[in-house]
Formats: sequence, C-alpha cells, structure tokens
Amino acid sequence: MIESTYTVTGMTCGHCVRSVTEGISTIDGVDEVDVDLATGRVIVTAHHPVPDDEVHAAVIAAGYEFADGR
Ligand code: 9UX
Repeated sequence: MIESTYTVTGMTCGHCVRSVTEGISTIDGVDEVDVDLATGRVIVTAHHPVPDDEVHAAVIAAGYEFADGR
C-alpha cells in the first residue's frame, strides 16, 4: 500500500469532508481516503501510485485547494 498525505484548505464542515473524500475516492488505484476536518490533512491510501496532479484535480473539482497554493 502507498500512503500519501496532503493538506487541503477550505473545508469547514462534514459535507466538505464528504465531497473531498468522494472526489478522491474515484481516482483509479485509491482504496481509502481519510480526511481530518480540523487540520485539513488528507491521507490517501492506494494500491498503485497515484499522481499528485490527479489528487489535486479532484480536490479542485470538489471546490477546495491544496494548502501549498497550487
Ligand atoms: Mo462545508 Mo457547506 O463547506 O457550503 S460548509 S459543504
């Protein structure tokens, strides 16, 4: 398993968490998405490498952003 951690900004409620979780979950290879609302930390567990750009695109599509300003 490959675990990657990201920090997402803009999530303020449980619905935000669900949107981000569902968006990232649709990416090929992703098995588990764990989002911590308080910190914005998102842990993605996958069974093959997932490009960061794909995770980024899913986050943007859900209406949020990476904390690194991308
Ligand atoms: Mo979480 Mo609601 O943003 O607009 S507060 S979905």
